[in-house]
This record gives sequence, structure tokens and C-alpha cells, in this order.
Amino acid sequence: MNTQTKPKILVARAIFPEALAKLEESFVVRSNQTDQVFTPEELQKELASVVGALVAGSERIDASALANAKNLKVVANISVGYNNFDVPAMTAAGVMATNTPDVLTDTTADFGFALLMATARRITESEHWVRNGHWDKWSIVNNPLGMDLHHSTIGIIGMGRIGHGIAKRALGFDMNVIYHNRSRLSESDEKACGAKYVSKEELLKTADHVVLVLPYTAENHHTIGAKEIALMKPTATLINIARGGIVDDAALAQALKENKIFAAGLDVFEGEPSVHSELLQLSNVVLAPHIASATEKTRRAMVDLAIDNLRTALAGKKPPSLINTELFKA
Ligand code: 8YV
Repeated sequence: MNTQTKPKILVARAIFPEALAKLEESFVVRSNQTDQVFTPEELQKELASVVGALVAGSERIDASALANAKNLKVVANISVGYNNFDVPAMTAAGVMATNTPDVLTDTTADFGFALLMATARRITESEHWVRNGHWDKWSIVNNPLGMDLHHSTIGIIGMGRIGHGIAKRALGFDMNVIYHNRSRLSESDEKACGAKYVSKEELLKTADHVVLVLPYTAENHHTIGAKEIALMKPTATLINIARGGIVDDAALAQALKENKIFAAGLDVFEGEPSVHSELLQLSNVVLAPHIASATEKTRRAMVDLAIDNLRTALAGKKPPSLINTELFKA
């Protein structure tokens, strides 16, 4: 295609070079392979000259970002969560919003389980113990002693695709699975995933391990704060693979400091990439840099699906994972 007739798109974060090269065959691409996150002002300017954009959770797409984006038709998120999108503002501006569901479900559920195991069995703390030369202090009673997963109760808050993936894995560990969700699953679905519906309060009181997998919305802000942590068992663990802001990180740091719960495993943080300074000082918390979907295969699949969404939208067809479906005119 002649450069003059190629539509211009923005790729706001670094992507795999082969995927970028393929895009360049059909589009004039403004790429950002240095991966320096755009400021809101820069993003607004970049969006003004393109018909489509690939973004990640780091790009907030709202009325202000769209203010000068007169030709923009689609913004494809390389992410299943889309709390970085102001969907009503995108719909009002006639911009299709898409995300990347399904392709990351198992990878993210695997990681949720890995983080749970690392937290309950104090794996990172144990690694430091070895690295710091404490092996001479090994004893029956003086190792980092953890909490069992097998035959314990896991409480899943948010029973979507990834929640189901966590439940499936938990059954393999002979765990008792309870869940809380905005809406209760059908009887057959509950049976299939072996999970019992309980109130949030009952879940917090009875679970040995609480795993958060719910989407971030204004109503879900601080789903877990001081009050909720106070309901948990002192032996319980809390795992957040959902979104920063679902947990009140300051309240959690305080509770961990006072050993109100056993430990926490966090892949997401309020205001990330910064991390609450007190969390960084504590040994009873396992910290990860938002990597639940981070395997090469899955990140490639996410990029490919985002590109498919973008291409399909720009071809005037309905993208496979369109969020604001009301926008699509067949
Ligand atoms: C992304 C995620 O890596 O898909 C999601 O919702 O949280 C992660 O898989 C992250 O959002 C970057 O876009």
C-alpha cells in the first residue's frame, strides 16, 4: 500500500517487533518502542492524528485524551481489564473500545496460584533466608513456617473467567472453594466449578486464603479495607491479582505490620508503579510488578488479539472483543 493511502495508527507502548513490522505493512505507525509512557498531554496530541490506537493500562482514555481525536475510530487495549477507559466518553466520541479477554485466563489463574503458594509458604522470604546465609539456623521449628493450601478453604471474590480458573486449580489441591460475586452463578455453573456462594462477610470470616479477582469499578474501590481485614482470620492470606485500588494498601500495610493476618501477595497496587513505602519494608508480603499475564505466549496472544480488534474495526466490521457494542453499526 502506498504510504499516502495508508491510515495512521498509534502504538502507545512497546510491542513485539514482528507484530510492529506486520502493522507497518498496512499502516503508517507512530510507535513508542522506547516504552516511555506518554503524559496525558502527549497522549492527547498523539491521538489527534490517528484513526486507531493500541494502548495498555498505562494510557487513560477519557474525554480529555479524546478532545482533539477527530478521526479516531478505535482504541484497542492490550489488557482484559479496561478501567483505564472511560467507556461512556469513548462511546460519546464514537470511538470503539476493545480489550483482550480469554487469551490470558489460564496464564493469569496460574500466576494467582503461584502468588498464593509463594505467600502461604513464604517462598520469597525463604529465598532471602538462604541468600543471607541463615541455613546454619535450620531447625524443625525455626524455618519460615507457612500455611497449608491443601484441605484449606479458599475464598474467591470475583467469579469471572479468571475466578473460575482459580477455583479449578483449587479443587486439584483438595481445597474447599467458596466465592462471592456481584451476581450469583447458576446452579449448574456452581456445581461445575465446585464453589459455594457466600456473603462477602462470611467469606472473609471463614476463608484461609482470600483471592481477589474482581474488576476495578468505582463501587469496588477499597473492597478490602481495615474493616474487612479485621474480619479475616489471623492465619489467613490475602492475594490481589485484580487491580490496585480494590485493596486499601495503607490499611493492609498496617494490618500486616501488626500481624492481623498472616501474609499478603500483591501483583497490583494503588497508584502503581509506585508501591506503598511500608509494604516495601515488610517480610510478610510477596510483591510482584503486575505480571499475572506475563508469559511470552500470552503477551503475544494479547498483542495479536488487540491488533485483530484494531484491524477489524478499521475495516468497518465488528471487532471480536468490542466493549461498547452499541456503537457498532453493521
Ligand atoms: C496487563 C492486566 O498486562 O489484562 C489485564 O487486565 O492486568 C494485565 O494482563 C496490564 O493491564 C497491561 O495492560
